[in-house]
Amino acid sequence: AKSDPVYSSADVAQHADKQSGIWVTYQDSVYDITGFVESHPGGEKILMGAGGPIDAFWNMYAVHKTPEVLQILEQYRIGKLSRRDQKAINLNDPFANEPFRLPVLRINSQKPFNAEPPLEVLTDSFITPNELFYVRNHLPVPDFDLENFKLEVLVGGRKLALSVDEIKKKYKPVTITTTIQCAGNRRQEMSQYQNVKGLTWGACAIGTARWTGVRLRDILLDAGFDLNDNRFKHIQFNGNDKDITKSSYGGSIPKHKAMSIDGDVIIAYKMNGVDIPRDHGYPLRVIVPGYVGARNVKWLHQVVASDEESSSHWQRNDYKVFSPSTTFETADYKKAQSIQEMPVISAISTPAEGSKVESDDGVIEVKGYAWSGGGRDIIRVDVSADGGKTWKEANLVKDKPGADDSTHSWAWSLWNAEVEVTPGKKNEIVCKAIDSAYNCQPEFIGPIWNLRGFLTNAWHRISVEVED
Ligand code: MTE
Ligand code: MO
Repeated sequence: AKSDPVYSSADVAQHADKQSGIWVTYQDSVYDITGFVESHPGGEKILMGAGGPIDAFWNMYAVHKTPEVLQILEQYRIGKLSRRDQKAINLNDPFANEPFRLPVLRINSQKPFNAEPPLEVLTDSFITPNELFYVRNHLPVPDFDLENFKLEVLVGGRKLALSVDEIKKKYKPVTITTTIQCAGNRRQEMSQYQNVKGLTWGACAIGTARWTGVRLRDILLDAGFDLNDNRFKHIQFNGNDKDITKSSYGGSIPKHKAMSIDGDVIIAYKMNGVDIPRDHGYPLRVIVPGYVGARNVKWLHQVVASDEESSSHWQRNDYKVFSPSTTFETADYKKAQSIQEMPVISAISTPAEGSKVESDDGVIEVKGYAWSGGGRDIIRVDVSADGGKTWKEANLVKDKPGADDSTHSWAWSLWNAEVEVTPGKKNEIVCKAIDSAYNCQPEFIGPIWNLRGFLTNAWHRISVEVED
């Protein structure tokens, strides 16, 4: 707007009480909320932010940050915060410029932001809506200066630097539908068995999207990668999100995955048909179908061909699984294998654990998801209503044939089954999936328990009370 006054942080700071008026800043705007505080009992909480930015405050109390509240706030807008002071605020709080998120997400950690959708909505659609896709951030969401951004690709002594537009113009676009799952999905169950270290994810640190981008292989060949050159064994990725020591999030995948046409590894710029949202890696992200979420590096800014795995903490000292008897003292991270391809898993989404279900004919409907890594399809899901004594085969719901440019099954199967239950008592509902290599899930968590709580893929068990 033409008459949009610009204020400095110092101007705002002079308005921190009722006499001088209560001003706050949120993102790039300045608000005089004196009237709001007077007319909203309970609104005094916002006084904690009086005379300064309320961004961080709102991240702490994310439940208040609804679209309705944002709309109310807009009525009190008086101008803009000076650009210099916007930057200064970002310096003070690395999390001051996080994107907006739906309050319905179940938050596991606010800073960095980690959240998953509710289980009852996860399997409502084959493609997970972007706003409901779980978010797993190790660091603050980085800011991007798209005009000056170039992706750096290093192969031996050669270097390519590509803008997002050049990437879109130079290489053939492809769309790949894949499920991405965090290695910590279902960790909550493992920690209930015995304490583990890590965020307590439920069963929703998983989602499925159609990603559009260009093949990593095409870019690497363009950069001079020689398929017969065995010096390069790994392709490393670095993100643009940085910790206080300025080192960025990173990871790597083996050469055979990166360079195989059928591997479908892409550098994506779209998620479900729109620019990738900030939380999910805007503007570029590598998609490694069938591999652990951790290698799908977001905010991608560098690709490096190397003889070694990424030296990143998350490749060398995290995302590895040890035996149930290994302790933090005895864990040998150098010897252990990095998690790459994912094992077979499934989970029940409805009914919810501990819920009461009505049934007048002794039958209830059970729904869920099943997925396996490495492009292995789900060939069967078995469901039991008596703790695993008898089984019923579920109906599988798969992607539309020809929906994307891949020949593989990188995406999950949704499933549903009608099972016979016993009214008037607790019924233990169980599911287990089998993939196209006839891999099946372990029956119990105990034998796969590990100190970091990774790869919890035992049979999923819930208990429901059936009323008639
Ligand atoms: N990439 C960067 N740059 N920084 C990160 O913190 N988290 C990784 C991966 N890529 C991460 C990243 C992990 S552990 C997972 S599970 C997925 O991104 C999560 O992707 P999502 O947030 O889009 O669901
Ligand atoms: Mo993850």
